[in-house]
Amino acid sequence: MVVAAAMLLLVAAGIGYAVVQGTSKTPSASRPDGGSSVVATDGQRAGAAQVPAVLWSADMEDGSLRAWYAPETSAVGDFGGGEFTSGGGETSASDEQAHSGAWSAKLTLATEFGGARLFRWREFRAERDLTQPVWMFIPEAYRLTGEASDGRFWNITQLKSRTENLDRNDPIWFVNLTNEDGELVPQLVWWPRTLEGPHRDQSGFRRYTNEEARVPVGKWFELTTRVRQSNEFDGIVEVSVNGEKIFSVDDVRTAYRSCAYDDWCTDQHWSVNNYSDGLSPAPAEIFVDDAVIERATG
Ligand SMILES: [Ca+2]
Repeated sequence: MVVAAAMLLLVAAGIGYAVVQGTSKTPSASRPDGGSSVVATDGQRAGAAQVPAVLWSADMEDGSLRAWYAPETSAVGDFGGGEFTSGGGETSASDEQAHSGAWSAKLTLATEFGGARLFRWREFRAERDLTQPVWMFIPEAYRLTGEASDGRFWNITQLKSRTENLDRNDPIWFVNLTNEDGELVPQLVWWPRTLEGPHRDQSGFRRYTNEEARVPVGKWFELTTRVRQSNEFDGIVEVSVNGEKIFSVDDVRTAYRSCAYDDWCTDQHWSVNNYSDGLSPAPAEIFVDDAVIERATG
């Protein structure tokens, strides 16, 4: 009987551990440090050579956020992304901090709450499986002050999606930060309340945790998101901090079904944000530099 009980405990421990996602290391690929665009002359061959093909990058070295709108320089014509703010959030180019050169993007919540977001969607209509490394600097371990019963979130990067008739435009996945005794702890959140997922036959808000993972405070770190887009259940979402994989889910949905832009029928948008229902002290700031979108490998 004692043996049987011990085995049950082991099984239970195994199930518990499965909730905490793997921390396997990923090989860090070399990239252009300055973020200048390095598009392989033959993109199809570049993937096979394990040199990720860079589809877009932004280093802010022109002292602006213009690159986020490429191929335009502002929200006109067929622009491929840009600044989206709400509730008092502010976006600007800044020379207060930089990972490369002298400039970065500054995402500010001046009055504790709101959204300051930098989006791209163009590349997600051209390629289904992409990796987005971006460097971030969070000056201090802000405390979350939102109401815990119906919020208290701090979203720093997200995968949003629109339905084809545009009646929904929602975050599907996002990286949430919590403050635990002064340390910033990342979580991966499946946000939809009613959409089936993240896996088949599942539904409802879901929070993935990794007790080992931390986001550095007061120093630059690399936050990498990989998404294989899917409106059914053959998608992949991976999150790494400084090259270490902290969340990895597959056979998941990443988007609503929309065949408006691509053959795999998703209208997927990616953004980096300072987006919260309460951070203290104000102003709460995040700096972003050397953002890249590249073809996923492996
Ligand atoms: Ca820079």
